[in-house]
Formats: sequence, structure tokens, C-alpha cells
Amino acid sequence: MKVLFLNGPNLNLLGQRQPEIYGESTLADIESGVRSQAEGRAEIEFRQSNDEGALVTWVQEASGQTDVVVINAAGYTHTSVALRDAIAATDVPVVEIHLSNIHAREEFRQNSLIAPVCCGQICGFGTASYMLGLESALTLK
Ligand code: CA2
Repeated sequence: MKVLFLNGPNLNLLGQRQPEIYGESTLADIESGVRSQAEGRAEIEFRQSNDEGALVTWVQEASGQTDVVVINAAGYTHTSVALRDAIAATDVPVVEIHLSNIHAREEFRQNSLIAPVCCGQICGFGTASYMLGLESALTLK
């Protein structure tokens, strides 16, 4: 079982800025937690890009290469028709995750363009959203 974690723009800054919203863990800390939790259960690939096109291409390429995609699309969650179209077009199940509870934040964050084309959404549990994303992926194989 292979699970591909995709991370969108600015998540490379985690742990360095705005810890009151996103916590103190870096993306590397989160990746290492996910890898430990997946040991003996799933093979993990973990990527981050600030580039919308890279995320779209990775979703397109997932078919035949991975069993499930878990995505924190960050700011593109709320803006990217291209990412939504790529998720809608793939035959790989996609789980949407967020560190924060986007429904309890500013109005512009409360709408996810990708939610309707994902299997489900996990948000608001901080770094545990990634662990719950992995657990949900394991139910989808
Ligand atoms: O809660 C989440 O996981 C988000 O996807 C995080 C995004 C935000 O745009 C979404 O609305 C919700 C922001 C990710 C990057 O955040 C930063 C982290 C550290 C410093 C600056 C930004």
C-alpha cells in the first residue's frame, strides 16, 4: 500500500512563523511522525510545493503509482479550480486534510473547492490531522 502526501504553498514555513495558528512542528517533523505511524503498514511519499502546477501534475501522475493521495492543499484549497479538476479526473482516492479548522476561520477559508471531489475532509487537529489522514487512507485501499 502506497500513500502519497502532498503539501501546498507555505507549508515549508511551518514551525518558523505563526506557531499560534499552525503549531511548532516543522513539515519535516510531521513527515517523520507520519513515517513512524506508517511503519510496516504503508509506504509513504511526502512532497511539498509552492507551485500550483506541480501539485496538479503530481495528482495527475498518481494513477498507477500510489493507492491513495492525502493532500493539504493549503491556500490552493480555496482558490484552485485546476487542482479540483485534477482531483476530479484521477481514479486515485484523495483525502483532504488541514492543520486548522478551516470552518472556524475567516469566511474565505471556509469554502474548499476540492472538498466535493475528495473522499472526505479532516481538519482542526493540528499535526494529528496528518495521522488521521493516514488512518483514513488505510481504510481506502
Ligand atoms: O490549516 C491548514 O492546514 C491550512 O491548509 C494551512 C494553509 C491555509 O492557507 C489554509 O487555509 C489552511 C496555510 C499553510 C501555510 O501556513 C503558514 C505556516 C507558517 C507560516 C506562514 C504560513
